[in-house]
Amino acid sequence: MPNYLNLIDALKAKPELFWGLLALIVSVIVLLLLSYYVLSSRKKTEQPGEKRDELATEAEERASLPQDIEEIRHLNSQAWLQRLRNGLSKTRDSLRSHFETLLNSKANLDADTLDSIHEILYRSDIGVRTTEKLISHVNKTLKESSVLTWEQIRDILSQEAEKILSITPNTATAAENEPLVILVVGVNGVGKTTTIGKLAAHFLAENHSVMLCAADTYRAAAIDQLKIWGDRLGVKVIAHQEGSDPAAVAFDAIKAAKARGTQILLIDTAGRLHNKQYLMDELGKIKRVISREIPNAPHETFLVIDATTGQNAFLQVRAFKEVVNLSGICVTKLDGTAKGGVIIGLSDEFQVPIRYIGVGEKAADLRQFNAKEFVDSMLS
Ligand SMILES: Nc1nc2c(ncn2[C@@H]2O[C@H](COP(=O)(O)OP(=O)(O)OP(=O)(O)O)[C@@H](O)[C@H]2O)c(=O)[nH]1
Ligand SMILES: [Mg+2]
Repeated sequence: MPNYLNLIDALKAKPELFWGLLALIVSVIVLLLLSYYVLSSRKKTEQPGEKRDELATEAEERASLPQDIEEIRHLNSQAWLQRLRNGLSKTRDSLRSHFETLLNSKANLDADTLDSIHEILYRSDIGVRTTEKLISHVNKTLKESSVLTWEQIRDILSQEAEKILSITPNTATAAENEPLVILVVGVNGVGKTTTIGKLAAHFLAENHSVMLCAADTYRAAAIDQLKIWGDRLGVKVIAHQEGSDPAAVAFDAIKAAKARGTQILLIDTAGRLHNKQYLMDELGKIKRVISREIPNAPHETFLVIDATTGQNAFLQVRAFKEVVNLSGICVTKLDGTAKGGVIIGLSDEFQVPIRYIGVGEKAADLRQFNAKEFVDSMLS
């Protein structure tokens, strides 16, 4: 007690001591309050033990990232038709100029004219069987006409081509909580990896979650190429080392897609020569491993065909069809050829629907196939 009295006496004697003490107490309180505030606000953003959902992170990245997705979302049907017309200009101009040259010298439908029409169609890679079919329609419909015009021929070709191309896809659906698995196959350099990147962008633009699987393990560059698409689109890529078993990567990717609840898994495969049996056997193995994990997977198997390939495309479809159950064909590089008619021949001969077409290198240059749009853009 006397100590307190001494202190009060001292403070009375020296008021500056009183103010100094008060300032010290207030500073300590302010410091304590500040530390409490900083600590509690840190806790709010970073709950210990609570990991941020990785899919949510991907969605955030997507929201800020890809120009590809923005472009697809903003591409209205008019703008796409323009892209398609530009892409098919070589095929369209070539057909038209050949027919116009022919009709300048021959204005009636005799055997010679029919032979010439046959040659024009055959040279545009439509295929022997389909060319015969189209010629027979031209002959039947125009036999009686005294004057033959490009418009008449074009209308018949359009009608018949649209019928041939209108194959309804047999689309499989994935069970709930399982990914829809799309296996992408084809020979070297046709555009498999690029098509996968473009497809991923389209699915993301439709708000699906996507994962990519690098089951082309032959070259490190192939794995990197898919990873670049993954980074560009903000999607997860499952990959192993160069030279590893592609079926094992596919197996891991399916596990990962199931665990994350991913909706669509796109599997890239190595380009394989359709006439090399061991490569085709390897594809069979990848397919078996996938089916073991998800009974009706792969739900889709797309064969990618390079439109500039020509008649070899027919051999490719035949060979791949023997090993895997093709649910569709994706035709790339239509912008680089005057022979886009190959699509008509492939559909007619194999009855496999064309599912997507590519008319350029950008994601927005790929589109779901529509027979009428295609035929109109190719012929008129
Ligand atoms: N012009 C054009 N180029 C395309 C199209 N699709 C793909 N390409 C290009 O074709 C080239 C080969 O494409 P990739 O995707 O690497 O082909 P791939 O089938 O995966 O090749 P491998 O894995 O080596 O068998 C790339 O330069 C692509 O940009 C298209 O529709 N139009
Ligand atoms: Mg590739």
